[in-house]
Amino acid sequence: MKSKSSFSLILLACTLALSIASKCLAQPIAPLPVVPSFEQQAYQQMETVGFIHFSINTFTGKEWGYGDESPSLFNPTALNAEQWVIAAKEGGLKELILTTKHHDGFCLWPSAYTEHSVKNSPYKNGKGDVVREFVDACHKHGVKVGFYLSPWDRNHAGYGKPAYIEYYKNQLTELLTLYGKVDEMWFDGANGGDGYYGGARESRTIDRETYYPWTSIFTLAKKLQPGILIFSDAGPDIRWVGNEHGYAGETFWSTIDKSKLVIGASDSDYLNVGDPHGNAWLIGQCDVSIRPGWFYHPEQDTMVKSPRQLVDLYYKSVGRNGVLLLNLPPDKRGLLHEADVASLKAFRSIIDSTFHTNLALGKVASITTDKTNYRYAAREVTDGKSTTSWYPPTDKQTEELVLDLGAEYAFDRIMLQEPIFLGQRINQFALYIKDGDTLWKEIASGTTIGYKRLLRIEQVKAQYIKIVFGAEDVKPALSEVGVYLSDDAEK
Ligand code: FUL
Repeated sequence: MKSKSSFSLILLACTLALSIASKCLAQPIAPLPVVPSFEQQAYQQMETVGFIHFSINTFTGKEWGYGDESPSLFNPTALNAEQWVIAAKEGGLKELILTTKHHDGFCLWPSAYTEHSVKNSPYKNGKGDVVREFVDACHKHGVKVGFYLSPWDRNHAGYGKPAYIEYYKNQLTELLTLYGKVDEMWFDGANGGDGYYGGARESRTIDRETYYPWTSIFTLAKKLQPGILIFSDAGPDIRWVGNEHGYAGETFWSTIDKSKLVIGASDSDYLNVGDPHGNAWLIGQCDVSIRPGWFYHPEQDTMVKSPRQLVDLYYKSVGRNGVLLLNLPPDKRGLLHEADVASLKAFRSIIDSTFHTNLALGKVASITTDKTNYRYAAREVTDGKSTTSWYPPTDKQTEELVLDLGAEYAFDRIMLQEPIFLGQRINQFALYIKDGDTLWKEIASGTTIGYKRLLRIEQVKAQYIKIVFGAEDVKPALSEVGVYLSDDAEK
């Protein structure tokens, strides 16, 4: 009898302890219905990728060739794809996307389906294959490979008719079967208008909604290269951000409603912001050229974007939950111009030095400033790992998080990251520093965070930083906070 009652007492005590503990412990949060795939998460982590616009336009000085250019014009004298790749890699670009065929239809590889290619050019006496050289250099230096294959073809006689679709799919098959691993296909929305079209020299318009069988084109690409990510105005994996100036919206949701998107005809304002209630996760890719043009023009040698301008673009793309796609156009030699290489290198060194020392790394994060009562420690946001995350321990949607840097530091850059594998949740945040003993002074605020949000503020000095969240009818969650002092060259 005695032992039975003490057993009951122990049981009661355990139950009570468990119930108290479960009230103290944070309840796990379920991922939202729309989350990125594993491949999309890895892509987003690359942050900066590059474009290589090189073709017959490099030799004619045009941006859009008409399609009647003779292949004999294509004659780079010192082409060295390794020079492109090494410069890109030193500039921190993790992938390069080559224009294998631009709107003029000239192919940088000896396609079996057309005579309009390198095989009829003086380059290596018609034995050259720029796509091969590009891919080999990327693979050698550990840079990922992407191909741009223009859907619009101003050279092809069958453009606008069913015959061209077959040709396009044949070319896609060549590119995705002959060159080893390809990581991204870039489908341009620019389409239709006048052109050579096999000698017809006329204007051809296509119905953007029906001409290209995009579903079967994407299925073909994914079948030939499992794991490949596809870019277009409408995804299915990566989306255009609605401008070619390299910036995402101040508010930028990776989620978007796919039924509102049409390749080549989507609303650019919608693409630039996204939609918190969207039914698809499409990474925002911010394309921009390091020069005014996409192709090389000698008269633009003095107009190369400066390192500071590139840094500014980095904050407006990567710092707003996007990926920066920076174009580097080789010149007539087949080399990146010295000015472009120097600017890219200086840009990366500013970024590296600004984000080298995270003043918040390993510091105390909690929901109180009271050191004797650091409840609900939020170590996850200062552990340097984007795979761990913190969310409010209570049901309260708006929760405050306090960072104690351990001492007063000067800083002017703040990084916030959401655990996007749980979906994109935060739609409002504000940052404060402790001013005096009790007052909090606001230093920044914003809407979305996503994979990464970078904030540029006036330099301040503080030991305590408070972050206040709001979220789209769900609990907010945060994976990392970074606090930095920018490189002088950045200012
Ligand atoms: C656009 C094209 O028309 C430009 O020439 C360039 O290739 C850019 C990246 O995409 O739609």
